[in-house]
Amino acid sequence: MKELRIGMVGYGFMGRAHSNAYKRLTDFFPVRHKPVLKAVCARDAAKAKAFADNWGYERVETDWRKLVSAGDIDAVDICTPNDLHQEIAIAAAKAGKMILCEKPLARTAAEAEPMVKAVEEAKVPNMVWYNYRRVPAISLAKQLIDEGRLGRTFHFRANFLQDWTIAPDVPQGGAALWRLDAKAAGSGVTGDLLAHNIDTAMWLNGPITRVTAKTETFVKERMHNLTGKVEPVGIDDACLFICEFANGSLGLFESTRYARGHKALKTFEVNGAGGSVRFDLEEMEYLDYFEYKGESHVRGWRRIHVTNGEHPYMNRYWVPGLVIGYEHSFLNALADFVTGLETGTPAQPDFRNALQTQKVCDAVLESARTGAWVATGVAL
Ligand code: SOE
Repeated sequence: MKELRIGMVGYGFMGRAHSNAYKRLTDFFPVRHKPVLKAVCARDAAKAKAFADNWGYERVETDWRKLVSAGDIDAVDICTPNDLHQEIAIAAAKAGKMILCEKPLARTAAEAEPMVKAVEEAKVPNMVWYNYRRVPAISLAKQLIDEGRLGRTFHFRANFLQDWTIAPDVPQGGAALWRLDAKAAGSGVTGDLLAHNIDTAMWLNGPITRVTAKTETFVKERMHNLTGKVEPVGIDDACLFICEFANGSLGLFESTRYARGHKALKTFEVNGAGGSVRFDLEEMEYLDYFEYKGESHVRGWRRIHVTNGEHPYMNRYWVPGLVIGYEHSFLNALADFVTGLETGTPAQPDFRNALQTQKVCDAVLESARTGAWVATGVAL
């Protein structure tokens, strides 16, 4: 067994999701690399120490530059706010480290481009944690589409709805609320939530070529945690867009943090000539499948309980009928990354692939600004 020595930058919610994956990888997957939690890095030494003690990291760094150049680190995991992704990733690539970066890759495509160049020039393995691809039911949807069961597709519709920023007195900025600060996040729901849906959509249904969008910022000013002043809000609170795919199908996407009652309603449906699939994260162990075989008295949707050994990833876990959860999507992603190292076929999405999602996000935001249809320039 070879060691895969991990240095993680950041320690928030994603730091926990990734750390859990590193710890459990070799318990569940027959890979030849064992992650070793070497160091976690954060500016706040006390908080980083508490995180390190809890998850079992050997040491703490407070300067990411030191972590990225350390001789005992093989892979750098970037779990920081989005505005730090680029600098850390480029330095890590130059230091010859593998890189696993949280989504979205960067705040904009322009910011992401040099990151792609850096990892490709340094030839370092890289991946972006678009974890939902690795939910077994979504991977099964991919399998059904690749098997040609849906035939020609006509529609892709998806949403991602939350409700945690409705109160106007929620501040913006700082460690817990950087997602509300445009300088740190780049955008609001477009980069944070729709990026997931766009990644899944293009994985399942091919490139998105043109978009037209509408965004809204419902609360225009919020107290900024770093300055202590009330400042304009620069993020999109809600985003709706329609689009065209290269295969001729049409897309409809909605995301908001103002859908009272919804914490993470993440759904999608694909309709084709030969059938349809639909998924709902709140019932993530199911994939609904409609197989068209002509109209008859037994027509109907089938609910597949994605827990059999022949379903994606499920032979690594329990016995048929028993479910896995959100955290396993990260474990599955990590297993794909490490398998990629061992087989020489890199796991997706890598930085280049994730750049395409970034281009769609940029086009969506530009369209919302100008009111025009915008070409994405996606090349998959
Ligand atoms: C935001 O609330 C968030 O945590 C996103 O940042 C994650 O990417 C998403 O998976 C869940 O929601």
